[in-house]
Amino acid sequence: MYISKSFIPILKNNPSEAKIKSHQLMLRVGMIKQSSAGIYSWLPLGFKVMKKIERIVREEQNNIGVQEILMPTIQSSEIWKESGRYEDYGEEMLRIKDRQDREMLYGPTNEELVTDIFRSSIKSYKSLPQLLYHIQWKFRDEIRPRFGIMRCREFYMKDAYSFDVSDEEANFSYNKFFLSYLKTFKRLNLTAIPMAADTGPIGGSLSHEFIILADTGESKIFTDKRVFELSTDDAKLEKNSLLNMRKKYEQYYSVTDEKFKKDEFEKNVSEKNRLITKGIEVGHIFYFGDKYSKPMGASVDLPGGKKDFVKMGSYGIGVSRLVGAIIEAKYDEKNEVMKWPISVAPYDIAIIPMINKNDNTALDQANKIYLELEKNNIDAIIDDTDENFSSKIKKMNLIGAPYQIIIGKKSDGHLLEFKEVGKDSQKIKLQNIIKIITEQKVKN
Ligand code: P5A
Repeated sequence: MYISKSFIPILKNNPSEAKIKSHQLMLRVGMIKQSSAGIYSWLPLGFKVMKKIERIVREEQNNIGVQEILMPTIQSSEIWKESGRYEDYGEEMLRIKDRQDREMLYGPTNEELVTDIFRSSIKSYKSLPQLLYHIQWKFRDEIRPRFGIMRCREFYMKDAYSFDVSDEEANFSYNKFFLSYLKTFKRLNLTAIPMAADTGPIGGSLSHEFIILADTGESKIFTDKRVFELSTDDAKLEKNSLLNMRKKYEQYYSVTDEKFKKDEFEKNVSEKNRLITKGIEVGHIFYFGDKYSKPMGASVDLPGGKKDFVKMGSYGIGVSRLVGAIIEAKYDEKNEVMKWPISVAPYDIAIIPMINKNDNTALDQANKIYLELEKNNIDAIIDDTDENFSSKIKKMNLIGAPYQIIIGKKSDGHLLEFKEVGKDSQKIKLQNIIKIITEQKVKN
């Protein structure tokens, strides 16, 4: 792709309306465009990143055996009246009337709708567990949408739902998602910490928020630093192994401010291990037993002939919010350098040729390199403009492809100037560049 032909509307300076670095960068490099308060269009660069995040989220859901469905954005109010949440949800719900005067709404979440789907088909414990997810737009009429796509009104969420026969089985499902979330965020190159949290309008007794550290985050957290040393490497998708993994995480005090108790924190965490800071909530999981299945009559036949309401949980990941969260974690604001993790980068590599009016040598060489990279499934962007060299580098540093090839006036035979963003450049052959990038892509 040539930068001259791409739809990447770059701004010279930071837009003044943006208060945090992710919002600034996203507007600056034209990843998004606001269409009305808290509602955004996703332009090519932003869309590419979001779709790559979505792919990883999807793969990790499939890996634990969750089945993908797609529910609509518009729901009927009927099911929300059945669960009792139609009134409770309040002003955040966008209510709509259709031409027959029926009360509809733009779904802020899908517990009711998925319970309705479940109850119409599943009648026996033999079909359990059922784990279902979809990735779909949500709408919440937030009172103060802010920070761009971080807290907006329309946003893209992966939401999964589990249906089990008993509390014990439901706990197993919960733990599968717990593990899957840790793996998902790791693949996105983020350290997300599970923290005991309140359940708010979703309800239930057990809940964890997955939080990445960032000064600009909206969640205040209190944690034991040792939790950062844990890994999920030895966890298997099996009941006891998952229980142990969760115990391992829960042994260290880690809570959001709603759950914070000063005396407990001070009793359980030595002074040197205490960390009080802020973070961004990128995922949130809930266990709420029969909160929805009971009022909505979602029950199954049990082995002895009795019936019981299924035990449910729900599990969300903010797919669109993650775009901003990765920027918050990776963008070097001072030097104006972004380096996307290769797994979600809008381009794998930027080719930056020095272009003189009457000499096409560098651009010709860039074109050849591009074709060779393309053959190897490496997605490159060429800056074919005749801007000066330093402004080209500046622009590519903002776009954030993790690698760059710089083609100066005199090219040096078969050796190319190659740079991993944030590191020194080196002179190497194209074949080695392909090898380095391919290896990184496979790993991620
Ligand atoms: C879990 C899945 C739920 O809605 N029901 C279905 C449960 N949880 S939640 O915590 O309310 O949302 C899940 C994740 O969605 C992201 N998110 C948002 N992203 C951008 N703008 C918003 N206004 C917004 N609200 C929620 C968060 O990442 C959250 O963890």
